[in-house]
Amino acid sequence: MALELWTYATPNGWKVTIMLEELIEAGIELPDFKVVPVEIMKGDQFSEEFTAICPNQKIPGLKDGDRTLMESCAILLYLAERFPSPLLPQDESRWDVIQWLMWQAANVGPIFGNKLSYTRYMDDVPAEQKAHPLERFNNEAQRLMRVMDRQLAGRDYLCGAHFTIADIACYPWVRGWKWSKIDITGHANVTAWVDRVRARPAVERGLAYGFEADEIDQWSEDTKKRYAAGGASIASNQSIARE
Ligand SMILES: N[C@@H](CCC(=O)N[C@@H](CS)C(=O)NCC(=O)O)C(=O)O
Repeated sequence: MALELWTYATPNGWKVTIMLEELIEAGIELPDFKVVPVEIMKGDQFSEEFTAICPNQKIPGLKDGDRTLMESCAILLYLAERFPSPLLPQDESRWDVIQWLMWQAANVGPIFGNKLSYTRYMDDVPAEQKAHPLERFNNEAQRLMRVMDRQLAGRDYLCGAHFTIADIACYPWVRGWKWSKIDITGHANVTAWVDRVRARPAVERGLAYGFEADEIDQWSEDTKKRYAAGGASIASNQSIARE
């Protein structure tokens, strides 16, 4: 039975496309899989079909036979268990990975997403109203980068020598630091990790879903405008229902 990934080219979406490519790279024979684009700027996330997979109406969503799944980190964990590989150790050290995976879901995603939203996508909000959230989310993002920098000291990847789903979860948000204007350059272990992760062939392929190869690292002006026009949904600030 084919796997169906319902997704869009955004940080939470790239987590899963990177995962699928890393599994392939690890030699796992995946069943056929189908990538179904959910055009979040056009409101596809509110369709009945997608809501049946993802009641939270945000990409990504996964369908594997009768099993449906929402939440990118739950999907990473599901795929890691379904297709065992070094991306999630089987022994007790898996808890290191799971705690950093949860750390991403509870911290990096929401904070970077909100910072991005206020930085790029709220042109209609007066500057004085944005000042406080911008400061707050930036300070917290910097704190998170200090935590990450400390964790990466003496380690190639978040949980040690091996690349895991915890790295996959963090990478798409942290690599977008210029777009969200969260300066990571003062965190040397983090910047070295970003380069190390970016150099992985499977990461390159995972980032290419939904983009031309020459736009993986630097969006064209057209793409920037397109994302800016619908960007509130990328950064998860839309309200749940439109009915
Ligand atoms: N915690 C969720 C966040 C998902 C999320 O915010 N997805 C965004 C794109 S990155 C989305 O679908 N936004 C559409 C909307 O807010 O309407 C996860 O990790 O899967």
